[in-house]
Amino acid sequence: MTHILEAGLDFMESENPHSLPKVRGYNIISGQLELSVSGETFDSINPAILADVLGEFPLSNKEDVRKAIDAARSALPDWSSTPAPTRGQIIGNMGRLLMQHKEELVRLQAREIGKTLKECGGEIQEAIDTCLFFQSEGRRLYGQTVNSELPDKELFTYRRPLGVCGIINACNFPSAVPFWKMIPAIICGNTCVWKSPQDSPLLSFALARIMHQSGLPDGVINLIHGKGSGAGQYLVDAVDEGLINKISFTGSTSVGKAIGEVCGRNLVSCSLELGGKNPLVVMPSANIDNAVEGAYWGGFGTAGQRCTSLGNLILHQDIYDEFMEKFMDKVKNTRIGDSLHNEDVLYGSMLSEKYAIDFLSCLSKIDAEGVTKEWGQGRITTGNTPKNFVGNPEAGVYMWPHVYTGVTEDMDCFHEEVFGPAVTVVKAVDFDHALHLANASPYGLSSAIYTNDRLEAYRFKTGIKAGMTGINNSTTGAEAHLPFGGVKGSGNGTRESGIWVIESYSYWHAVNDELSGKLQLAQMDVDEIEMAEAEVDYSSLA
Ligand code: UN1
Repeated sequence: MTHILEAGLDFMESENPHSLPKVRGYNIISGQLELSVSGETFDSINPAILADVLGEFPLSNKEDVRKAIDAARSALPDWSSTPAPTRGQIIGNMGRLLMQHKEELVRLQAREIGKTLKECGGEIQEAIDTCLFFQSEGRRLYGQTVNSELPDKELFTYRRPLGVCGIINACNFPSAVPFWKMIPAIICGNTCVWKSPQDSPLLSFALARIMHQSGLPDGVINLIHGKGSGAGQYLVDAVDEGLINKISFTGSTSVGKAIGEVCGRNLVSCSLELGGKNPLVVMPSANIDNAVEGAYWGGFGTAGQRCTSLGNLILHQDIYDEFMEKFMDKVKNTRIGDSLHNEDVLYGSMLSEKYAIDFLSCLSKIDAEGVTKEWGQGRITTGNTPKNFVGNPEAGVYMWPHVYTGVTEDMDCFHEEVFGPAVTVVKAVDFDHALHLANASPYGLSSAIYTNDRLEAYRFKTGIKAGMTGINNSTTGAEAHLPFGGVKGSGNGTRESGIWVIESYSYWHAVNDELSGKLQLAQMDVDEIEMAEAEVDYSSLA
């Protein structure tokens, strides 16, 4: 066995026509590089150039997952008793290493999931921000001293770690989101088994290496590769076996509900960050150009593959025509292509072929609902190319931007999340109708309103059922120190980021220290205070 820090990159023989070599990737269990006990593997493929295979990774089975859990359990006593400021120092080192290697990581991420370099840069920065925030949190993690109702007795609260955390994230935010989860987990003294997304294993491998390089002891974070219904499922099954104390999941609402059921029946805490059909309302008082920019970015940035992407665009009838004209002009001129080889593209390929297939199947359902398709022709291919597409469309999986109008509340496409570049447009007759529509989907993750009427903005912010709201801003763009998460079908109320996430990775331990040397009974031995008779007639004062 080889320790991660003793190993260089292990390149394989390959017929990759792309200039970069193929990497042999490993699970990292207790700091050691491990293949799957079954010997089975899967490939990581660049979705912008399907012939470019980045590497081969272990297809982990139940035994592999079990080994990773055992490693996390063994590392727990030492890590949870390591002083929190020391844990913070290691996390700070991670942030500094990420800064040092930012450029290479940005390019690797762009190559593995097809997001633009600009967006990948923003995302690695979000991981850095998370590390720097939590480095200093290691010097806080405050508990309280609380007054006792009895003399010579002190009360305290302490934050305690939960134990072993199972971390499952999606590949659309493959660096920021696992950091959102694992950094607070480890600052609180927990250890982790990280199931990497199947479409970004090389990036996960590089990030886990950086974590170890930063001084993280072996076994605190264990990385396993595999496919969702395999390794991820085994990790969740381990909750039923009593081996996991926390699951943190970002992904679809249906999978989130299934995980919530397993955790619920075992009384195990879970953080669930799920889907969204995020509404963006535009009112007549809004700066229309600004609203067009925000809606366009929210709908089509990241090729619409953020959980915070714009879903329902809700336009007040008085500005509908003006808005749509400007919006469609931008949509029709969208520059799309592989950002590693072309400058200034708004979005690149889909995250992987699987995401492309799912998106196309959503589009055919929308088409069947009788809405008006204003723009979009499915997959971009030779001969079916929007005017500002750059590069070879057949090399990867690229999609047209899609806009549908004539959408109403009774349609499925109003309610269902479409993970890809598609916006459904709904017309509102007035503010109350717009707010009603914004609340009418089963989700409640992000939301936005463009208005220059302060009362409308106030009423939207108090009336919307969502975890996040932008006022004169897009639906996306959470910052690393504000709580992130949703209500309704978008999650179970837990939050990521900022100080709030600490609640999800620790429990409160209340300690009382009886110094009197005798048994004093709470409530029962408390001195009773008698109130004096009132001698003044207050009614005579006024
Ligand atoms: C996600 O899509 O799972 O606010 C996370 C945003 C990003 C995070 C999105 N910072 O859009």
